[in-house]
Amino acid sequence: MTPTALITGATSGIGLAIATAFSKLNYRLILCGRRQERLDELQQSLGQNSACYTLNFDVRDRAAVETAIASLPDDWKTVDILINNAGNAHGMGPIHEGDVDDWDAMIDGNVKGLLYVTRAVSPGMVANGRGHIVNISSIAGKQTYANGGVYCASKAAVEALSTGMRLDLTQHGIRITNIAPGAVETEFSLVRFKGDEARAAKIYEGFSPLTATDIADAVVYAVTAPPHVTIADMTILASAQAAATTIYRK
Ligand code: NDP
Ligand code: 8X3
Repeated sequence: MTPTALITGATSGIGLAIATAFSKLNYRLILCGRRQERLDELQQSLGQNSACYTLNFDVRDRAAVETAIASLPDDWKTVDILINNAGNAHGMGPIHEGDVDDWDAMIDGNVKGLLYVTRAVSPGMVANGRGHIVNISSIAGKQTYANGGVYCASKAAVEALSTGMRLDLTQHGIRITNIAPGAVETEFSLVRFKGDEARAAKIYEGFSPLTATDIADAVVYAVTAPPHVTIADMTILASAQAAATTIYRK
């Protein structure tokens, strides 16, 4: 039977690339995000290949997450694949000057939001005795860098949660994949630097960054692996990137 995949953060970057790749596989897609016009466009474009259903909610809003998932029509309620991708960095700077609203956005979105969605979706997988959860972590979850401590902490939490989910859910036939990308050129830096296009562009200057499609390819590899295979962890770096903040630029 055609799998149904729920993708958070499907309106941009890595989530959009995963949605596009899954659409080529004709998966049924539940596409989530906050920008309704983009969700509508995706319904039109990817809907040509795949059955699509869209949900607009902020992952930080626990009630909105619960209401949205509960609102899925009966023929969309069985989720086979959950892609926990929604998230962003907000700001950069030393701890003693940190913007606490930015910290809230990162911890509430990247950590609590991922948990709210997982809590709403995973009982259905347990009841069915099968499922696959892919968590999009980051190299930042493995290597903390200066001025990014809170974002790095949020992604370290995702790494720990991937392990925790695997420990709790393997017995229910659910596979857990943790994917830790390095520098991927998306809207990520534009969001981090609050719309400063020049500053965002500098992050990707002088080397070939990863594309969102590179990460989507890895996700497709993980979810199409034979049922007896779990791709537990993948770290994917640009070839010019030796570590989180060590990038060889020309
Ligand atoms: P983008 O900014 O391009 O995409 C972020 C996506 O997340 C958007 O679809 C956005 O949708 C959604 N999103 C963000 N906050 C919320 C929220 N509070 N509620 C619901 N949806 C939300 O960035 P990327 O594609 O790069 O980021 C995707 C994931 O990959 C993130 O978890 C990021 O941390 C991770 N990552 C990114 C890397 C990179 O270098 N780009 C490297 C490693 C990991 P909308 O605004 O419509 O809600
Ligand atoms: C995004 C990659 O290195 O900018 O998670 O934190 S990094």
